[in-house]
Amino acid sequence: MKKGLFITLEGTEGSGKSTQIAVIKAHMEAKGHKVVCLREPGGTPIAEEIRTLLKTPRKDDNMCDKTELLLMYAARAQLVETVIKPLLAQGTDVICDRHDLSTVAYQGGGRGMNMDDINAIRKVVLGDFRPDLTIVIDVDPKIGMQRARNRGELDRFELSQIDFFERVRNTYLEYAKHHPEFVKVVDGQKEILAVSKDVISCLDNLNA
Ligand code: Z5A
Repeated sequence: MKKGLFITLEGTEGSGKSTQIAVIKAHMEAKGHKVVCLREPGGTPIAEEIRTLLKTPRKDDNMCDKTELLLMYAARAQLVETVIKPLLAQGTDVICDRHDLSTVAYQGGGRGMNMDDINAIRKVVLGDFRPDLTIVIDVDPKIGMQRARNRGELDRFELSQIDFFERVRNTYLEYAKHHPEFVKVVDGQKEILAVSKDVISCLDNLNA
């Protein structure tokens, strides 16, 4: 049986990933594909509990960077092994709102953690497993944060300063430059329909 496609969406806060995931799903389904949408961290009961731990700001304990990194990978291991790989094996396409490149961008770029350490943990958790296509939706973090603020209460990540998100954005762009074979960047500051057009053209280039 033909394996499903693994497509991931990346970007800073409020870049429009969820909006574009709905468009990708409709596009792939119209072509007759079976599609499941997931998110990281999350997507299984265990990984969703880890997500709550990661996102909730708390006054009684301050999560250190190493804990954050390991929890991201714990949630990813659970999702990849128990959900994503079985779906792909049965021919279903998987679209994931964030995946491993978020760790490179947020923990590596944003927090400034050592990339050799991150790469070593990735090797244990993912081996050579990686998406067929990653679309980075690029938005000035000031615009993205404004969109997020319009939604209401901010989570632990959204409470970070703007320079954190600038580092995250730059890391995404730098990574994309070095991995053009599977990472594509689209301008997320265009109006929604124009962004969707660019996203769909990335998919069509993949021969989906
Ligand atoms: N994280 C990490 O640090 N390391 C990791 O390895 C992983 C994650 C996997 C997850 O938060 C947090 O975990 C994330 C990184 C960290 N935190 N941050 N920052 P999340 O899943 O809750 O949040 P998010 O991934 O950042 O998603 P989001 O804020 O929901 O944004 P989005 O999905 O990209 O955007 P959206 O919901 O589609 O759009 C936001 C609003 O903008 C909405 O009102 C839209 O209608 C509007 N929008 C969308 N596109 C446009 C355009 N083109 N123009 C105008 N308005 C638009």
